[in-house]
Amino acid sequence: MGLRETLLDIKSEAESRLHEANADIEALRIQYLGKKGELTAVLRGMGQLSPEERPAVGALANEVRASIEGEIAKMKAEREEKLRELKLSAEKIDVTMPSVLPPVGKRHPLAQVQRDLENIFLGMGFSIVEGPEVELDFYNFQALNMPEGHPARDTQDTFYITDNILLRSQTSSVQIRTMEKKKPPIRIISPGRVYRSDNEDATHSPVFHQCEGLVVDRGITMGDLRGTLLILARELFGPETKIRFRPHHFPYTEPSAELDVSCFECGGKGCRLCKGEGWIEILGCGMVHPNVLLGCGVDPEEFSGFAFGVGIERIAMLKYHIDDMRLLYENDMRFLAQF
Ligand code: 2U9
Repeated sequence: MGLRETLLDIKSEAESRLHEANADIEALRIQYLGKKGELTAVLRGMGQLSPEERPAVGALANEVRASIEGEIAKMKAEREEKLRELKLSAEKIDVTMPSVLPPVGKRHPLAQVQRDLENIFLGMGFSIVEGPEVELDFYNFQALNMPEGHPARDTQDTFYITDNILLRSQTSSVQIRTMEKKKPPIRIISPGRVYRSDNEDATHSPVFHQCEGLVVDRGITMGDLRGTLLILARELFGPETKIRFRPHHFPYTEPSAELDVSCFECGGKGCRLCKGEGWIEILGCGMVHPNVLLGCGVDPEEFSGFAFGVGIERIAMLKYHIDDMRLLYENDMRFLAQF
């Protein structure tokens, strides 16, 4: 067989082997084009050819090499493309699939009510103030017109730390501290935790939350109190809500009242929630007692003020139909997930 035929054989054999399904392209390249490869062996044999034959065979040899090289490049590119496609299809993302969302928490109902209250009063120009939960007897009782031995102290069974240090039983102490520091006009709310030595049951807890409010300025009247509480009631329970005052007594306000809202379940006709009354009690309030103003260095002849106190648990229980206060402290996710 002449060199020409050998070259053509090498070409067709190389190309058909390159097309085999699992061809090892690199091994074939070495086998045909490598230093010790078949094509090189043929080129070495060219010395035996006559000078006339050499150029044609040389040209053919170059052509065969180029052709095999081209085929190798083509096969390599095809392999790479196939691999790329495989990889892409394995990594394909279906953007229409529903996503797996991480569980998102919610605000605790007490935190939610506190926020609602804060937002309502911020909207009316009040500031939010906080203060210590461990308090002096002076700020918790004396400054609020409850001197030692005052019977009202017994109604707020208090946790004493020493004779004159206690866990605050209401957040009024924060408001006294504010009045001491700042001249009127004062428009503040003080939300926060308070403590009373009560046994826990469905409506009592030794730790609970309040939001108190205080406005002191010249010419403040019960009309201002009523207007402010009407906005509060409508924001909390809906725009149709009506309010009424019932006379009451607190040592720190005079006159004092309890505030009822028309029942937001039945609109006032009477139902289970309002126990047939049509009205629901939501907070206590009144005009700041002159003794309290005096004690804080505010002249009651020049200034007057109103104050109110609302139990955050009470509002949360009413709004969310919770019939046992203890549920609010147990952190049972089955309960909390409902709000
Ligand atoms: C100052 C003067 C007076 C705050 C007031 C109430 C009436 C009241 C209760 C609501 C439910 C306590 O959490 S509760 O049990 N509070 O009824 N609080 S007037 O009076 C003040 C506050 C500050 C300087």
